[in-house]
Amino acid sequence: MNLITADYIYTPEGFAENRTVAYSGKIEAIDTLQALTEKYPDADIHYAGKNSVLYPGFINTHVHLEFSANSTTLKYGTFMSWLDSVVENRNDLIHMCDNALMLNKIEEMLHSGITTFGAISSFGAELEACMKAPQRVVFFNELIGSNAAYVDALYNDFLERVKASQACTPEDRITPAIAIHSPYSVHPVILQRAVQVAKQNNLPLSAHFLESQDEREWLEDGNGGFKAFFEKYFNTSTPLTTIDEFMHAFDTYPAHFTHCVQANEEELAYLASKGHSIAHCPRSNRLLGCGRLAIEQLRTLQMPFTVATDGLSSNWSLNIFDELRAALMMHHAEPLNQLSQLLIQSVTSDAAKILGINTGSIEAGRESDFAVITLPDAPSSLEDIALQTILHTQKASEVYIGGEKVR
Ligand code: MCF
Ligand code: FE
Repeated sequence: MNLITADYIYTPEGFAENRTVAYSGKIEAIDTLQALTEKYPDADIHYAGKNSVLYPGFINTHVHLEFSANSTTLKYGTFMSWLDSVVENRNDLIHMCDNALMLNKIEEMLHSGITTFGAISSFGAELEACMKAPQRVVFFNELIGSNAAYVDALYNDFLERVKASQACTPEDRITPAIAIHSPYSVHPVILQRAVQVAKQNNLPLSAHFLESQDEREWLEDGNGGFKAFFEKYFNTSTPLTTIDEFMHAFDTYPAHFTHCVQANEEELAYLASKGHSIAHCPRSNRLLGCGRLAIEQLRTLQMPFTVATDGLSSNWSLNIFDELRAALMMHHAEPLNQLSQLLIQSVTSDAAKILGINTGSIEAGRESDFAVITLPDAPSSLEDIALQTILHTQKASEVYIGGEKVR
């Protein structure tokens, strides 16, 4: 048994002082140091230091590791210019992205206290690096393809990748999962099939949805930037689905929708009513010219959301604190302390619930995934800790996964 004491502990009831956590692979108890040393006299005892805050390990639900080689190549500013630059540079970027580079970015996530991430994989090339990662990985096999002539081949390749991720052992800490790329890029027939596979196997399911104004225009009336894009690359000029059809394909199984910046109130309410959640990527949205997700509407709808980094294809770091700071600044009209607490919740307990994993909160029975952060000075009140953590943290000072110290 191990005992860890921090000056503050983030519990489901809020921040607590003078508490110790007893854990092995899983969390055993939370109590005073005295009570726990009496209960576990042989335990190893560790104090995380002055101004330390013990959090459950952070969860980044949406990242594309295969684009880790991008820094200055892709074009930012508008979604369509970004997409053109992806088409132009994708092969080169993917070639430059080897296991060593992906593992380096995985470590960057670990340094910021991320103990679980959701990896969106188009080819399965990330699987080896994700198996080697110390973190838990929800491995989202991506389905993409809209040309009817090729969809069967693409779908079969997708199924093979799903199987490969299902064949991982418990030591790999991989949860197989399914990602539908988007309504504009996936044929409705294979979309339906993939949702069924997710449902039958109880796999986490996600999809990029209503990210840009161009996506909306294309799905609504076959116009906007996507028209020229599809004419140029795919020799077609009509969308294969509508916003409503796409949403209805997910009616019977909850999904984690990425972006939804351009979803209107009615659509958000509909998604919320079906038990769906949102991955919010504020820096990606800003860089690709997509706008701001109305998180105040999510709050009203009590719709769960996570804050996630997206890939280095639309970001400059995979540090979860960089992302939380961006969210804090982007949603400038929200009450500051309340928003900070909601943001911390979005990368811990809400993210775990959405991905269906037994982490994300410090309570007995959960996996022992922790991130210790150290504030530069004592917080003036318990209510300020979430805000001060987001403002001042670059790196976690200690990280634990399944009770093992990994940093
Ligand atoms: O989330 C961002 C922006 N929206 C859509 N797709 C991606 C993002 N970052 C990477 N992608 C990938 C996507 O997984 O881009 C590829 C897909 O495989 C090409 S199509 C945009
Ligand atoms: Fe993405």
